[in-house]
Amino acid sequence: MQFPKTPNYSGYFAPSGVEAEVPCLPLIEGEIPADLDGSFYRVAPDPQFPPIASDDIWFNGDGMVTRFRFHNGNVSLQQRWVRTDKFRLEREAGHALFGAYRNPLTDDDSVKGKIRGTANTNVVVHAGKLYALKEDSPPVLMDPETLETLDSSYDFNGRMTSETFTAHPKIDPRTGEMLAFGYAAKGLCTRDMVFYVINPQGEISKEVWFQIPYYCMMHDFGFTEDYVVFHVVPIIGSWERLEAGLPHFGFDRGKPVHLGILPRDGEAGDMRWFSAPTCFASHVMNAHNEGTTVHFDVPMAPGNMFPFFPDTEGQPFEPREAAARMTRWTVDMRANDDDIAMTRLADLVGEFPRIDDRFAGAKNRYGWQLVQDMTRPVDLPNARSASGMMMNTLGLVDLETGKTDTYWIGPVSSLQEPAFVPRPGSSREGDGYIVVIENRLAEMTSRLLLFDALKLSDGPVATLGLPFRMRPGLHGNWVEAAALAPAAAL
Ligand code: V55
Ligand code: FE
Repeated sequence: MQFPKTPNYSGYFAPSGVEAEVPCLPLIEGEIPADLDGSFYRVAPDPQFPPIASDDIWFNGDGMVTRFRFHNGNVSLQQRWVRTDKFRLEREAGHALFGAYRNPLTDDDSVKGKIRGTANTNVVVHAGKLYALKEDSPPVLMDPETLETLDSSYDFNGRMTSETFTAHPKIDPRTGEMLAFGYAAKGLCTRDMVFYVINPQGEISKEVWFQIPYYCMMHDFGFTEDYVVFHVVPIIGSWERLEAGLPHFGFDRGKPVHLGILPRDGEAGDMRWFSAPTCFASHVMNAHNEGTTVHFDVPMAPGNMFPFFPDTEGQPFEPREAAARMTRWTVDMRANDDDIAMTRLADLVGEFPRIDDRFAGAKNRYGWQLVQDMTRPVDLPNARSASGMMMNTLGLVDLETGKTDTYWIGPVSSLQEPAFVPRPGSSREGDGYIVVIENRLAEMTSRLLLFDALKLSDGPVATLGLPFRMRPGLHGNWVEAAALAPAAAL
């Protein structure tokens, strides 16, 4: 039993399998700001066992959570797999039991009907709880201090009836609420969705059920002071595809995109749908509203960004159509037509947009993201990521001036998703740091970098060595130490 020798399991993408506690990471260069007191949590798909089939996509690996704890100028590291139901069942068996990504028809009979979630997409702290998330299943609760799995299928004390919970919930800094949704909420491939409001105490305080125009990957969403925003893009799926053994999702360029806007104080009947010609957008940078006008900012590509979810008509993957640029989608809830106006905000090509989260839902000035700078040399033959892209640059877009600031990480490295870290004591937007993991592809090692958030081109202010390779991850978040203190009080 060996991991396959495919790109999904080789080189920098080789499974890591490392659970660790490292009390003090070595500082290679610069200085760790002594007043930073908090944790950077991130998660990566990291398969425990070789797949049942001959290959599997990166998106299906078991969630491995890392915590970088900053305290008194020291950074420690903890890393543990999430003990999902899938993880425990497979560990007991000593081999994989669950088959292909989001296709239960490929599972071993012994696990029929079990929760298939891998908790591999995001880790979020709200109301003192650490949620490890995968959009096809309920949240998994972990202990934010020890990374012990506390509940492999959390249902908010019985209040969550959806079968799924997004990996991209949003915390509204104004109200302290966590806003979330579930899609395929009444079963695999169903068009049923539910929007949840989770109050500052961590309890579901509102739910709205509705249907989307067609079943698709509802990966992220946006919120503003008065609205929530759901984008429907043609990464479609169906039981027919699963029965035919095709990947769960495929890109159907024949379908339009839709934007659903729900007033936060409204019900399903208050929702309005807008449409535009086909395109692709996955992650949401931010959204805001001016009266009934709603702005929604996303890296947008003309075509499919995911080669592993191929074109439904068999068209070849086209890297140039996968290039995403930050674009503002604007609609007016009082408009007579259903059109979405689209405005390019920056020319940088890339994905993984982040903001200073204290400005989530409000008009933000700054956006950070990974950038694919194709003018830069790449000195390795197999350096590209699973999506075929190489994120070799960290970028900042100033939406007020239109200016950008970038830092190229060199010809043999790439970057994982950044996160914003506020400077202690400051509330000014963008005043703080960007934390990001560097993939050193030639050495097969990793580093943790800290940048001054508004001076990326100056290079890192601190560079820390990591004792083992961090497998490419998805999402993570900075959590102030004080945000974990209420955990004891609740
Ligand atoms: C994404 C990631 C997933 C997934 C669906 O766009 C979408 C990212 C890591 O898993 O299941
Ligand atoms: Fe995501």
